[in-house]
Amino acid sequence: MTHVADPPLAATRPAARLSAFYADAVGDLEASDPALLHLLGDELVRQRDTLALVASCSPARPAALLAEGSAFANVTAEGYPGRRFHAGCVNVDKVEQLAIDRAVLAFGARYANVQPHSASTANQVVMTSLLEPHDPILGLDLDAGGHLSHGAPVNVSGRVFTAYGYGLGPDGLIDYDEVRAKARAHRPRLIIAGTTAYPRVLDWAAFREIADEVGAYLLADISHIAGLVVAGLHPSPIDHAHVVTTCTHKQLYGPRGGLVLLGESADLRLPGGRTLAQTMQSGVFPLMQGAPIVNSIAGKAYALGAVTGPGFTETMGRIRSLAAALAAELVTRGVRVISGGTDNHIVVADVLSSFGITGINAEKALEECGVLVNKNRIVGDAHPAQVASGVRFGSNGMAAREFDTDDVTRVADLVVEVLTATRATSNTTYELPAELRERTAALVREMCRRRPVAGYR
Ligand code: DSN
Repeated sequence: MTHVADPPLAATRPAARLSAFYADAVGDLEASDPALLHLLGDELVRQRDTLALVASCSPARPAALLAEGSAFANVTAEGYPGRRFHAGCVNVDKVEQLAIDRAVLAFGARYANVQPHSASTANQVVMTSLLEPHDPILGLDLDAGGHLSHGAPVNVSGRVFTAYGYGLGPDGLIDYDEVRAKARAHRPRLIIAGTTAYPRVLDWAAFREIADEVGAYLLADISHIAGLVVAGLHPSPIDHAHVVTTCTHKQLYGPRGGLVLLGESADLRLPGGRTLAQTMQSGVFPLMQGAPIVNSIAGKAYALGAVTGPGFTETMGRIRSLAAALAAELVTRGVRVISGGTDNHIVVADVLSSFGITGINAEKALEECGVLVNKNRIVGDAHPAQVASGVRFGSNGMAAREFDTDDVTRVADLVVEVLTATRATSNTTYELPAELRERTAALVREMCRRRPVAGYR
């Protein structure tokens, strides 16, 4: 029998080894689970052919997904680089350190923790590390565009802590005088600055001044605007807030996951003598999490490296200009846009007053035509969140497709045509002419295929 020796490991190029690994995996999936294989394929097609304007997502770079789907998933690695509770972490340590170094560089931070499973978990880390149960916290109301993890009653943050909320003024803007008044009234130990449906710039210095006045920590959750912050297109909170959290899958085009970042506050001594950095380090592990998702950290490392690579700043610029163009086009067509425009990737439109339909009906009618948005409450909304009077558009997906302003004009045209033709039969049901639905879906499909996201075929 002829024995063919394996090539020595070092002689096989990493790319060839990975290609063989993933090709075998696809073959295995095809043979062993065709149902799942089809779903994976169908999802690629769905994403290729629909226009995702959901502001809280973006198409991850395929290389980030590859890293996330890597053999790092097989490693249990409690602890931190150089201080693990398990063997087999030689490469894990290197990939986590790479992600940390890149996060520090990207955000101008002094400390980064790349292990949080999500930004919500990162927020729990901050609260649980710095506060005692029932301590007062103050964040933007969920209904005004805050986040579940900022003290919503249905979330652990609102159950464990005594949560108070600030809202938006009638103009749709944060009223810093109201934030100050609420802070004076409730004396929160933590103020949370961070939004999910807010189209304007956040004034970190104003938040910090209020926090200092009442003796609160300031947490900036920049999940929605992390890319703009990295690119210098939104002011950075890194040296204003005590702690900054973010996810990595919105404007960083990375895997789903979270980060905890510290700027000048990293060496701040807390009661008890530990620094804020030490407190966050033990707050992630072992206080909140066990073993990290190392494959996700590998994906984060990729995404965090890509922000200093070619094209990232241009993409962020495009995010802003496309959103501004969309807002302007909608306003020109008579749509009521909250705050009149946008400074970031978000455009919130009042579809109830503009088209006489609820947010849920607008969302569903647009989805039938291949345009994906989400219903969103607006200031003074009489409808609950599941119905809402507005929709939220986001430009992360259009920027990834390298849309230009002519494309945005077409998007505004078809959105307005569809919403004008949508006839409500109740707050949650509607009729849409079939001819319009089919024509628009075909137009959207053609537009999306003409401008695919790099790597998504
Ligand atoms: N916070 C939710 C959103 O903005 O849609 C999910 O990230």
